[in-house]
Amino acid sequence: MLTILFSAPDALWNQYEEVLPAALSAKRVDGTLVRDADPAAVDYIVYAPNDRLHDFTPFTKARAVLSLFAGVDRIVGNTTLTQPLTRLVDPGLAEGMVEWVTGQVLMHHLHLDRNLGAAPHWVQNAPPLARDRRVTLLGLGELGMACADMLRALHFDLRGWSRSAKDAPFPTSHGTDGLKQALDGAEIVITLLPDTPDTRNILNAESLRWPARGAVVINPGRGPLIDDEALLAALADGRIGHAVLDVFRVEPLPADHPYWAHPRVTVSPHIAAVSRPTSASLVVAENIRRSEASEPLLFLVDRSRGY
Ligand code: NDP
Ligand code: OXD
Repeated sequence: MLTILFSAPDALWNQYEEVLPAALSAKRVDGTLVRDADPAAVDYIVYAPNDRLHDFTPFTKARAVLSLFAGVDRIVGNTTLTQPLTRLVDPGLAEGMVEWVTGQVLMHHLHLDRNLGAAPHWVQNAPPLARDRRVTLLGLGELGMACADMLRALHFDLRGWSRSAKDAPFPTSHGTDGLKQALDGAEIVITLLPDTPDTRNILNAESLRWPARGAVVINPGRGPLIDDEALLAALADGRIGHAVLDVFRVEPLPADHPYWAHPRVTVSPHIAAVSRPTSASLVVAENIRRSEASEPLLFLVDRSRGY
């Protein structure tokens, strides 16, 4: 019988304590899910960022650490972690992200909030069709590509940027040299990148000049992707028209942060996409099954890339 340690905040335990054991049974994995155990007896660690587990050294028998998050920035640089680390690629997570991103894009494309609670004011200012709206996706991974599929289905004039070259059905560029090309003239910019040393402050005083004047920035990726001072300056002089921010350097966003009161910033409390316990548990259980069967793990994190 395997010992599977669930190392995550209490709120997640409440969501997973029944569905994860059910998924293990469905995958015919003989294991017990526990909240606490002698580290030397633990076979697998199911992990989400928490205040208890920082040192993986005592987990001498653990064969893998399975993240319940897609983004592993809080754990990937932990030098005590020597076991293979997998991240979450979950259809439920991707579906949620597609809905959130598409909702935000349509909101700003169509100016759906323009007449909310407005006084009598009849101005017929129809938006362009989506095909005439340039949208740029920074990050063309699991979530970026899922969003790209939906935005393309709506006919947005899409551009994309990633680390490596992509063969995509829309124009893409890659690497540091390709960033300007991707952002040039963008009216809506979506950041779905991981937080790594290479992506930190990717939207900064220089790159925030490249989109179209008044562009909307939508960040469901990670807070450090944006240089906050540069964004506030770009909002102040109108180069950026609005920012929709779901993630921040410090979470929860401190009450005195200028973003809260800014009339052209939408603060969202890191809910763009959440791991869905039923589908996420099947992914975790499948990886434990694979490990026990000496099959390759799915969604292994590349430590050298940081994602
Ligand atoms: P993936 O690893 O599948 O994709 C990451 C993408 O970023 C890839 O296209 C990758 O390029 C690109 N990338 C990484 N580094 C660079 C770089 N230096 N330059 C250019 N492109 C780069 O991740 P996911 O799509 O699954 O998730 C993306 C992020 O979304 C997560 O890391 C997490 O931070 C965030 N997230 C936020 C959630 C929320 O609720 N707000 C929920 C879930 C995730 P390449 O394809 O060449 O490798
Ligand atoms: C994730 C997240 O990375 O929810 O999965 O942010």
